[in-house]
Amino acid sequence: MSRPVLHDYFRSSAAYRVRIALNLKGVEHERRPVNLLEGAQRSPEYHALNPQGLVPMLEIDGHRLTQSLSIIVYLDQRFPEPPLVPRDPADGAHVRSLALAIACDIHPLNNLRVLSYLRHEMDQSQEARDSWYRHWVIEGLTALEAMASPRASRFLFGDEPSLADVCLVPQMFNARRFHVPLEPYPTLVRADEAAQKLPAFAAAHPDRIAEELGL
Ligand SMILES: N[C@@H](CCC(=O)N[C@@H](CS)C(=O)NCC(=O)O)C(=O)O
Repeated sequence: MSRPVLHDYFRSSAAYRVRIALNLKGVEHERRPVNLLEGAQRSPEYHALNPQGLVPMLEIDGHRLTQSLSIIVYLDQRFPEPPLVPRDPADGAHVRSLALAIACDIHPLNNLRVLSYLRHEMDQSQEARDSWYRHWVIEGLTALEAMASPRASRFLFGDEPSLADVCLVPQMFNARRFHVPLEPYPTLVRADEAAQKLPAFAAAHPDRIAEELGL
């Protein structure tokens, strides 16, 4: 297999998920930064690679894969150990529902392009945008805590990290960046702490990537 290439931005939480998954699977890869703040994702060159103009994008096995969850499921099927989605259908559905609650119901509302639209097209103040951000994170994390707590153990589900933790850690990083109080979510805080102690998660952290890039 030639070395996979991850089109990445250090602070992108969707790309952060894929960095974690690649590390958990032990897949050596190259990272190619796409500077979202400079608008590199909107360049014709990048659109030719990913018509959505979003990171992450993974070049692997001759494919160009987009959408972080789709990429992670590919990695999970291609490199089955350690499994990121439980093989049991009901457990697997539970883990996917936790992951999707983050990836589909929290993250897209607070994405760079959404915040930028609120700012430039809707003329919303910093205060209004921060309030928007926190509202959706708090609503989402409150539901996630209730969904996860009955079946959580060391991680969001069980004693090994799963797709749910892979999505949780970047979301918690974002919540902290925007000063969302996390005390109401003890299960999420516990799983996040446990995951961050693992080298695969630590190596994917935005601060670590920024350091590597000399930012
Ligand atoms: N559903 C997509 C979301 C990807 C996404 O929203 N990426 C963000 C960074 S986290 C991005 O590229 N934003 C560029 C922009 O907003 O212009 C996925 O999971 O891959």
